[in-house]
Amino acid sequence: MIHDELWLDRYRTDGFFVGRQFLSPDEVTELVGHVQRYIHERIPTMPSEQVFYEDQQQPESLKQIQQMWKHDDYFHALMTEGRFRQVAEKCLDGPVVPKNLQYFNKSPGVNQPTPVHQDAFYFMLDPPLALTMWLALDEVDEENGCVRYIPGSHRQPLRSHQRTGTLGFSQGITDYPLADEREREVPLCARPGDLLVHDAMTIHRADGNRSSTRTRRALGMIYYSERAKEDTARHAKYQRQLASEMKSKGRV
Ligand SMILES: O=C(O)CCC(=O)C(=O)O
Repeated sequence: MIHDELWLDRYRTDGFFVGRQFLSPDEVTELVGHVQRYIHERIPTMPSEQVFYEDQQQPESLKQIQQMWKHDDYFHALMTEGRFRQVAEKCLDGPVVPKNLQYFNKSPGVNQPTPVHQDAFYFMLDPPLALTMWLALDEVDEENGCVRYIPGSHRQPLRSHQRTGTLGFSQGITDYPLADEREREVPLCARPGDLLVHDAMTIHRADGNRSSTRTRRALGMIYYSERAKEDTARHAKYQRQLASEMKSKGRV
């Protein structure tokens, strides 16, 4: 499937693409089992600044887990070997560096929209050669907060961002929407096993989950091109500042 050149054309033209049924239903079932195992076994051993809840008193409001691949052999292999990495290498046209494997959820009743942003603003890379994969684990549609992209936005310069109050998505574009951006957004509904892939420059956002019963779970995988240089000092400083702010506000 990853040899389908149409994917690559879409990625280059639009700045994103969807690989439908990238994982089979059986593979999704196995993966969801490992996510559940991880939540029970690993979260208690993780640093609190890598695990985000909308409300820490409500375990079901778990919204993000960062760096899962660094705490678990199964997720380490998922990130570093096999098909996801191969897709990243194809899109980024050469060797890649695995950077983050995240869990995302928007729990019904207690969740927030994802602010409009470009991942490159967080990554601090020069050149910004990187991508994010987003693998749906649930049925995802406009009601429970599907991801929305602006086609072609990856060819525009990086926009200015500022702090949002959203845990896990601390930055949002300041001047959004410009012109007809809102109308150009493409909502990407997805079924479990569908893989969305977007360029680090692509503008995207998601609404909150308005449903009363449905979760909106996904795994996010970030890969940098080996050709991208990371401003590691600036990035580490930002991460430290953010972690200390979140702790002082009692959010982690
Ligand atoms: O899950 C979401 O709402 C958005 C995820 C996202 O923005 C990203 O992975 O870059």
